[in-house]
Amino acid sequence: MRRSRASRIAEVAAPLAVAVVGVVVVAVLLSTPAAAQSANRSAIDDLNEQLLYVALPLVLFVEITLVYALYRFRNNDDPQPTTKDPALEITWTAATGVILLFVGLSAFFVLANPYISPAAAAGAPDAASNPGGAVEIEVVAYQWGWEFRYQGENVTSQSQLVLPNDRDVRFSLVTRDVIHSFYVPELGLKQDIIPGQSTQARTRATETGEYTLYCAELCGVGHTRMHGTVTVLPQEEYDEWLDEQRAEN
Ligand SMILES: [Cu+2]
Repeated sequence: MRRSRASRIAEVAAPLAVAVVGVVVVAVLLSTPAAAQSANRSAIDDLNEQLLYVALPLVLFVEITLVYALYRFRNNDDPQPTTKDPALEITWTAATGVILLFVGLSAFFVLANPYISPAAAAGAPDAASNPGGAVEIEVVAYQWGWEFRYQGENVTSQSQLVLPNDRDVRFSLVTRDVIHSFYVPELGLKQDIIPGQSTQARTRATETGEYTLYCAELCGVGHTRMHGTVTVLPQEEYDEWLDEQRAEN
């Protein structure tokens, strides 16, 4: 007896579906986030995790339904179109609406987070959450390097940005020439720097250590050299570092 086309498709689709489910499970296991290194990173990681918990059951539902349908109807040589089913149509439209609303709102709340969109939250009273006052740093990008000016500290550093741990830091970013982009992936920081404008970024590092700063905007032949280090130190060591910098000058 000749096998139907559907059963041959099912033979291909079943292992494929198993592979997809396997990949999703491995991705979930690998993506279990370690403690975030900053307030920004924590907001972004939480959003990723929330969306994953919505996406995972959907992927499983679609794949399992697909494999079931292929198997169940593999010998159906006379398929009929689905007749009208208003209840089913209303259900899947409403379910899709609820899911999209959840995804949209989750993303909106992260976008409105003052660490993610500091310009949108400018002027918001946050002194209470920031008793030590925010550290203000002016970032000057140029072809091809970085300069950091610690406001009120009389300290300037090149290529090495030093931040105190567990304290708000506000950056105002300017460029001397073309468009650059300030990018510290591990701290969840990314902000374009536009000629003639001062853009804002904000963070609160929550883990001491060393991170890499990149320029994320192709800015000329030296673009690949345009990186630096970000060192997050406990407050006392940060103060000592500032003193050392002043003593050197
Ligand atoms: Cu650049």
